[in-house]
Amino acid sequence: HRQARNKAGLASDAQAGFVRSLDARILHHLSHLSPAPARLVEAARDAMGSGKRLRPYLLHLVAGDDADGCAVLDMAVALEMVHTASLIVDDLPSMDNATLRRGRPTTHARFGEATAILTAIGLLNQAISIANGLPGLADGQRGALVAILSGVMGWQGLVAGQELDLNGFSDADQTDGALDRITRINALKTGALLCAAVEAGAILGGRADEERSLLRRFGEDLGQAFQIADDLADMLSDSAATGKDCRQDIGKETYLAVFGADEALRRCRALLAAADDALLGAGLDPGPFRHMIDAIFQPMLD
Ligand code: GRG
Repeated sequence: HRQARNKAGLASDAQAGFVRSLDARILHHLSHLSPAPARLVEAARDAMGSGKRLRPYLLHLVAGDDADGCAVLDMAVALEMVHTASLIVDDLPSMDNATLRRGRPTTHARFGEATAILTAIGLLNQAISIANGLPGLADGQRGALVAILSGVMGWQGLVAGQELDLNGFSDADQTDGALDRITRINALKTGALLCAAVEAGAILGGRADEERSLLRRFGEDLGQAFQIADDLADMLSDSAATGKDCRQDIGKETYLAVFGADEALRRCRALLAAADDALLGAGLDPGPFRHMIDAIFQPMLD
């Protein structure tokens, strides 16, 4: 347990085993891009080469052992492609202007901005095409999974969240105070993809309607907690890098910036407890989820 987590930031041997299969499947999909230009394929492989693979593992856990393993793995690849495309775009000079991600040069830093944008577009396109070709499913199920992917990457998800995060709300967006704005941004830019993973897992696992609505709540609470923890982690790494207390120096309207670190920690814990309740209510074994969640959140919550 500890060995797998120390090596790859993963919670358990089971997660490490799943991630190995996923990585092989990612390589499979990225090695069938011919005749795509070799440089684009290299950039896609580079961008897809690491990461905690949380969304894929979440999908796998929710789908359960009775789901079709090939369909789960392919849908997991598609979700990770959307996630990776969003990170490539987020890192661009006109957005977060980041030159490092996961300790390595970002796609635009290594391959140039134009290739980074094209790689992201290519990954989104391939994600949809993988979902369209998912094996062993009824047409209705496949259509629902494609709709989840196209919804989460666009107006109902990441694109909307990023726009609001970067440029704020206009009067027509009708907001009801800071908490409402923060919750909506977090739900769109972070929660939506976690919810998509959970919902896709519920479809592939053939979960009943009442389980699915509890699982949706689990995904939503996890998404809010995840973004608060991500902001706390940013603050901790900024403080470590500058030697200063960066609590007030966030710049954006985040939960942490508005309510402070103590309240952010309290809220994060409360959201995780609510997520756990929703999971129990849906009748899923919480053990593997708790391992995964502890591995992500413990460094921030300790
Ligand atoms: C191109 C689909 C698409 C969208 C464009 C840029 C953008 C709009 C959305 C990005 C929003 C964003 C960066 C949200 C943050 C999500 C987040 C907390 C990412 C970190 O996730 P981890 O920790 O990353 O799972 P790893 O590195 O483990 O993969």
